[in-house]
Amino acid sequence: MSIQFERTKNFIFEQQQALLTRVNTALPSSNGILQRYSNPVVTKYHIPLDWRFDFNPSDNPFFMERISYNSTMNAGALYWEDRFLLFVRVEGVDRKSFFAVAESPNGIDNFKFWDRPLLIPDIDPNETNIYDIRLTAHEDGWVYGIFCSEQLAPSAASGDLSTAIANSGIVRSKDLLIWERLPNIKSSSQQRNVVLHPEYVDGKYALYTRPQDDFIYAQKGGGIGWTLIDDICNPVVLEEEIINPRNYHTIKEVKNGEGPPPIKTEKGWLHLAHGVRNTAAGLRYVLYLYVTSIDQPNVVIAEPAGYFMAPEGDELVGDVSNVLFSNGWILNDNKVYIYYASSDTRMHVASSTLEQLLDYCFGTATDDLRSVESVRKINTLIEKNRHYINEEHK
Ligand code: M1P
Repeated sequence: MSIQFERTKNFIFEQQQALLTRVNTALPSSNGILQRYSNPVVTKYHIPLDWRFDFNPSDNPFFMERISYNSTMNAGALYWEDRFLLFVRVEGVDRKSFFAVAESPNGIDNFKFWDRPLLIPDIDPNETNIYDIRLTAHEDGWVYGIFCSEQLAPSAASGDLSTAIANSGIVRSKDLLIWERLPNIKSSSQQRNVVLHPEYVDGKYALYTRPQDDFIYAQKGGGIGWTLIDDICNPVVLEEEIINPRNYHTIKEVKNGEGPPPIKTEKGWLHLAHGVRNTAAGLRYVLYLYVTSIDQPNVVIAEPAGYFMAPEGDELVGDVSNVLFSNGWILNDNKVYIYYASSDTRMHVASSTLEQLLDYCFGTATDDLRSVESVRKINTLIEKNRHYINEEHK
C-alpha cells in the first residue's frame, strides 16, 4: 500500500470524525418563536466513507470517490429508544434517492449514519425514485413510513421522459430494522406529501393528502386534504376533503403540503406544513403552522398569517434554491426539534417549545388576504403599544 494512499485515507477519516463530533450552537432567536443553530445537522459529507470510497489501493490507485452523493435532505424524524433518528432522503449524483438513518444522542449535533442505507422492499419494477418519508408511530403499535414513489407515466408519449407520476408508498415496522411494504395508496389523483395521522379517527386510519393535477401542480382549488381509510393493508382514497386550502396572493398560492405528522397538544393538533408561491426566480418554499381541533383533526382552529420559517442566509442557495422543506419533527421533554432541509441540499434543526409554538399559533393574527387589512392590524398593534412605550423609546 502506498504511503500517499494511507495518508489520504487517514486524513479523510480524521476530517469526517471532526465533522461528526462538531458542536452545534444555538443562535439567538430573532423573533421569540424558535432558535436556529450554527451548523447544518446532516450534509453529504456526513455520509459514511465506505459508501463512497473503495479502500482497496490496487482497485482504486487514485483514491477516487467511486460513488458520489448530491444531497441529504427532507428527512422524516422519530424519537426511538432515547435516540433522535432522521430518515434522511439521500440523493446520489445519479439523481436516485433512498433513505438512510442518521442518529443523534441529543437531536442537535453528533448525527451519525447507521452502517447501511435502508433497502425498501421492491414491489414494482417501474418504481424509479423514492423520497420524502413521513414517519408515524401509530396507536396500532406499528411505525409507518409514507413516501413518494415516482415513475415515468405509462401514458407518456414516446420520447417524453418528463411526464412522471407521483404515488404514495407505505412501509411499516415494529423494530425499524425489518420493514414490511404495503400496497401503494390507490387514489384517483396523483399524491405526494401524504401523512398518516397518529390516532384512529372514527375507528379508521386517517391520512393527510395532497391531490395533484399532475406531477408538479396541485389540484385546482386544492390544498391539504383529509381522508379516512378502511384498511391500511389495502389503502384506497374514497372520499377526500380539502382541510387547508390554497389562497390567492399568499405563501401557499401555488401549492401546499403537510409536513410531519401533527403533534397532539392540550389546545389541538399542531401541524407543520410547507407553502409554495411562484416568483420570477422560480418557486419559493416556506414553512407554516396551523392547529386543528383535538376531536376533529380535520377542522382548522388557528392559522397565523404567512410563514413561520423561510430560507435565510446560506439556506437560500443549493440544488433547488429558495426552498425550506420539513417532513420531520420530534417533541421531547416539551422541546420541539424541527428538522428542515434548505434548498434541497442539507438538513438543519430549529428548536422551540410547545408553549411558544401554541402562543405563536393562537396569538398571531390570521391572514385576511388584503393589504388594507394588514395595515389595519399594524395600526391596532401600534395603538395598543402606546400604553407600553415611553417617549424615549421612539
Ligand atoms: O424542490 C422542492 C420540493 O419539491 C417537491 O415538493 P412539493 O411536491 O411538496 O412541492 C418535492 O420534490 C420535494 O422533495 C422538494 O423538496
